Amino acid sequence: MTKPTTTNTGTPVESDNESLTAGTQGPILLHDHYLIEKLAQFNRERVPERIVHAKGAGAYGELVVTNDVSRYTKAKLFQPGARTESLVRFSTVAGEQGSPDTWRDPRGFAVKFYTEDGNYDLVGNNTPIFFIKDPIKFPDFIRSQKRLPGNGLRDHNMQWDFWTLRPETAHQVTWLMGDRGIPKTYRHMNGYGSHTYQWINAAGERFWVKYHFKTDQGIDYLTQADADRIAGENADYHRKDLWDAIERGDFPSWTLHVQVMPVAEAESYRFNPFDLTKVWSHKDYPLIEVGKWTLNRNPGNYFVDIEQAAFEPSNVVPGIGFSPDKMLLGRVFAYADAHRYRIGTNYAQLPPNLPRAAEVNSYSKEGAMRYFYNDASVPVYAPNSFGGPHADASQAPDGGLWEFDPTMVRAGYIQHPEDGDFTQAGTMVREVLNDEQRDRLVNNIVGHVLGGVREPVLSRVFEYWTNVDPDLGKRVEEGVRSGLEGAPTPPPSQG
Ligand code: HDE
Repeated sequence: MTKPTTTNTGTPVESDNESLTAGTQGPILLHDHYLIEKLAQFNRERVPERIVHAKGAGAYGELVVTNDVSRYTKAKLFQPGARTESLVRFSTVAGEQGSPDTWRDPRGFAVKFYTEDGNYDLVGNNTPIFFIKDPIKFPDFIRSQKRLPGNGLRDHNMQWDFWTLRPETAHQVTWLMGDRGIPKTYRHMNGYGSHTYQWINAAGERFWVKYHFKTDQGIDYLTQADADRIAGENADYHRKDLWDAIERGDFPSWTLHVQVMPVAEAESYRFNPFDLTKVWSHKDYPLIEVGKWTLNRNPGNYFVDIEQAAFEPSNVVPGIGFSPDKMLLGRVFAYADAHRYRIGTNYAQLPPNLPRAAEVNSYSKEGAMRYFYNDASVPVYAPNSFGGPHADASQAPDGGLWEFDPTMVRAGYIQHPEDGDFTQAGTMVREVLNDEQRDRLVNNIVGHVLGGVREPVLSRVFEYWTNVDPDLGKRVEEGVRSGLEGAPTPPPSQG
């Protein structure tokens, strides 16, 4: 027996076929409240999309710890044998919700762990670094990657103008223009915490760490030509691939590793270990296996589970803390702020954001769409004499502690011996990429630059890549100049 259609409040409705009118040709009657409910609800089905990472896909899974890293952290989810439920959302960065999954872009790799000490969110990307090193540049960076104010079009000239005026971007742009810029699927890419975080063990000893999710499916990519073709055939190619793989029981997995740096080594390391545009050499700090992270359940409802998911770097648990990485510290503010704006004051009570293995004993109350609440016997203030919860530092994360000179400054990072905007990009081009990968890198750069980059930006592009590697710079300039010969001069930029 099929169930009767009802209003949002459970009353069966007469019809989904005819509105209520006065006579067959008379006016629609105001008290056809079901018609009004349908139209009004329809108008309100959207929440603001994420200002970045708007297009994505997600799934539920589990982390199983397979190694003993307890000498570095007391975090319960990383103890030997621990099993923790998890949610992930993969995403592109600059594209809007309807944009193609196969555009060239870093990929978001946002992981939520439902731990016994509350939710732990590790909100990373598929690259171990990022474009910039100070959060104050972030809005400018993102706007340069999105749309011109006049015609609303994306503009390669604007992208390269920002990148070449901020040479710290060179390492990430090298990753972006290489094979990692268009993963074959979300299953065939690594994930990284990117930032340096702090781990604290049971004895209170502190370590700097970097997270690496190494795909067990193997790294694989799409060529620009394949990606462009697929973009036209199926804008949701990566979302569909992930959904179908889990549906058929082909559960994708990653092996989680960390690099660990004793706090005492940070100051003398050859690179500033807190600079998000730099990696730590695996020779200096080898990967240490932590466990297996597997995705094994599709979301029940895309909007509820994934569109409303709130991942925030501020969600850390005991044994894990932040670091002097200014980008991380900026994000610790920004994400919860974005969630309050995008999905409301009580977003933490939405299904994907609710802790699943920890009890909530907060004094937060009321606010729009409040759903769960404390028992009436719990006071609404602290301290109190009536058994309400009280803060207990011994059970709480301290967020990571470190020593620093407290004099107020606006300054860049302390330069370590091998720091430099182009050093690690050059090392990657010369020592990590093979000939075929280098060829594809050159072709991708040339193709992107030919997509509308003009003087005075063009000369800076050649200088930018020459600073990364002279041979690469030469090949890029030759490729662009030969591509420009006889090409129609592009219309003046609107920007
Ligand atoms: Fe984000 N970022 N970000 N970001 N980011 C957001 O949060 C921000 C950065 C990343 O699937 C926003 O809810 C600032 C680095 C992912 O829901 C926003 C800065 C890394 C996702 C925001 C950065 C990321 C976001 C947009 C510079 C990799 C999607 C809406 C300090 C380590 C998470 C939202 C999901 C989303 C702010 C830079 C990754 C606006 C201020 C670096 C994977 O709050």
